[in-house]
Amino acid sequence: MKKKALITGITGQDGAYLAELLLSKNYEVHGIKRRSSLFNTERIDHLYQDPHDEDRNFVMHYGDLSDSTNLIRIIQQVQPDEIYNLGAMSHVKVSFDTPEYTANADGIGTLRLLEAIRILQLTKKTKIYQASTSELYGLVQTVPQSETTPFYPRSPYAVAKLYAYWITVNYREAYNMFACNGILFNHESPLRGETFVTRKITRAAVKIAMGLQSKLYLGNLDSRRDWGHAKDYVEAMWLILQQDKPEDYVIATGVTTTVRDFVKMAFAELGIEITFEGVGINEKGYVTACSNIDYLVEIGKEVISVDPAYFRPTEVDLLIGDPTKAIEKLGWKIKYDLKMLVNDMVTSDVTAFQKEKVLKEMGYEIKNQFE
Ligand code: NDP
Ligand code: GDR
Repeated sequence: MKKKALITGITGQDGAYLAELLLSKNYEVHGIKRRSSLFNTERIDHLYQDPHDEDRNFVMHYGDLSDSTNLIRIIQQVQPDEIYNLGAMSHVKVSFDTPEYTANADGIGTLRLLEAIRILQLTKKTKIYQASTSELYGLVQTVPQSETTPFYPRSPYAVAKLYAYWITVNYREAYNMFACNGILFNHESPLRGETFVTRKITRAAVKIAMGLQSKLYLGNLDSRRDWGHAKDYVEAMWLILQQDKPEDYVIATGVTTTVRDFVKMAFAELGIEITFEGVGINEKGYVTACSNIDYLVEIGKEVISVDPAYFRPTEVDLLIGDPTKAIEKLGWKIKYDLKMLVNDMVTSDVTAFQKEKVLKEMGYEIKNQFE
């Protein structure tokens, strides 16, 4: 019998990589997608199977974490062995603008899934993974952050995820459920959403190199993140649910880097050197060298500026995780270091924007108004 997995947030970055991983392990994969006015399945379109295929192993269901009735119906129908709760309003800055919605989807959404498992009497059959986050640590207490570091959330997103973390622990203890938190530090990839800082940077670096964009506006250049590759991190999610006992795990690389250094690394992949001058909102990044003859970027050109609109009311300054437990107990392995991650993202964005460059050379201009 094939194992069945249900993934919420399957149309997101992690959902897409996890679906690929589980299909490669011969699972029958079910995913919940939201109704939207435009197609939102670009990341998983290559996995699509015709609904008329009798032995298909990839099935999508319309649903939403804000709707209990729909979650109960889908779980009853699928009878999953494993649920991966990846669905969330996942943008920290946007959570300050939509705090109530974020609490509903990210906090109560988790409760709805746990309750659905209980109501349907699946507590012995269905294991559940909760996508917890290093944002729980928030205001720095001690580093590196591990499973025993105290939490101090610094955004509506992180507070909602704090509820989700503890309700997962509570259902594990109260009802003996196989319910686990993966406390994942930032993980990125070519599939990362365009408004998260790494992808914003790699896309802009490529467009600036190709003459498709003149400047990149960023917020806090000093914040430090522990960045890994999403492909490595979905392996950890799966491993967490394959253990004998349900436990919580930190998933991180143990290396931290500033946003400023990530900018330098992304441009360096394209043969462009950036030097920063000034402080705070007056800090700017200039092109100081260009060794790639395909990208003739003007030396001395100001390509990075700080825009306070991207500052957060409360910031998380420093994240650096301690993945010892995951490495020792799960046998989890980190395959991508930061340099490999940046290379993967920049290479993918170069391919994507080559088409736009050709169109521009032919006289067509594509306007990306929300960048
Ligand atoms: P994305 O933002 O790429 O994907 C989020 C997914 O959740 C999308 O499929 C989105 O659907 C879906 N979603 C949003 N709101 C709802 C809702 N109300 N009901 C159902 N689905 C919803 O996030 P990632 O893939 O990067 O992250 C996956 C999970 O891991 C999230 O919970 C995130 O908070 C958490 N996390 C992420 C980390 C990271 O660095 N990437 C680190 C730690 C935790 P749609 O496509 O329609 O918008
Ligand atoms: P984060 O990721 O908030 O850590 O949450 P994000 O990439 O948005 O920000 C990382 C850091 O970069 C700073 N920053 C900017 N951020 C954005 N988005 N845009 C900018 O222009 C910019 N300039 C500087 C931010 O202030 C911040 O310090 C991600 C999400 O995936 C969460 O869902 C997840 O839980 C955590 O990672 C772990």
